[in-house]
Amino acid sequence: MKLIIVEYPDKKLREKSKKVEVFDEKLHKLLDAMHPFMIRTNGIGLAAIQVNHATQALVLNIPDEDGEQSKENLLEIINPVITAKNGETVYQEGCLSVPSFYEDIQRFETISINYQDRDGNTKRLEADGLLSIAIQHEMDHLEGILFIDKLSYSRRKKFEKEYKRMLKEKRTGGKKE
Ligand code: Y12
Ligand code: CO
Repeated sequence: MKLIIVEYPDKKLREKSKKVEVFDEKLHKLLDAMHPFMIRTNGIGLAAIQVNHATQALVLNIPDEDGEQSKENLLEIINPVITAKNGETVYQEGCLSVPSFYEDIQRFETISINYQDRDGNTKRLEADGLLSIAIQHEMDHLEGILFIDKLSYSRRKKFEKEYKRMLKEKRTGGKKE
């Protein structure tokens, strides 16, 4: 399955993802394509909506101490629900759908989630550190929320200006139009 990243300001990213009801080959093919796509593009987390599929499916692969993203640490999370959240933490986040931008974002320090695996089995996970942050970031995508929505008014305005300039440069290759 060929996947293409959806980038801001595409309206698709504002769509709410639908709950997965059928855990079939179609879902498995999507998950099987999302993981290598995410690794290839240097991602640690990817929501299906970012590759144009409005379903509540996420893949996460947090690097280990050596920076390796081994398949053993791959998490496939379907229909997640946060059941507990505690503390506060700030981390500089990035997003494959908002290329080249990184911003400090405040999140819960630890979370507990209920979710389903690719076969529909119910699971429970307690997460802290980067995994907790990445899950919260990816779960926001399911609601059509991006990390840039959490910036202050002035920071967001600055971001929009810089992003527009970056898109123009991409379009023109730095040449005057
Ligand atoms: C902390 C950090 C990240 C998250 C959410 C998951 N975000 C990502 O996986 C971001 C990946 C990313 C990769 C990039 O590299 C390429 O596209 C090759 C990247 O660089 C550029 O866009 C130039 C930016 C982001 C949550 C918490
Ligand atoms: Co993202």
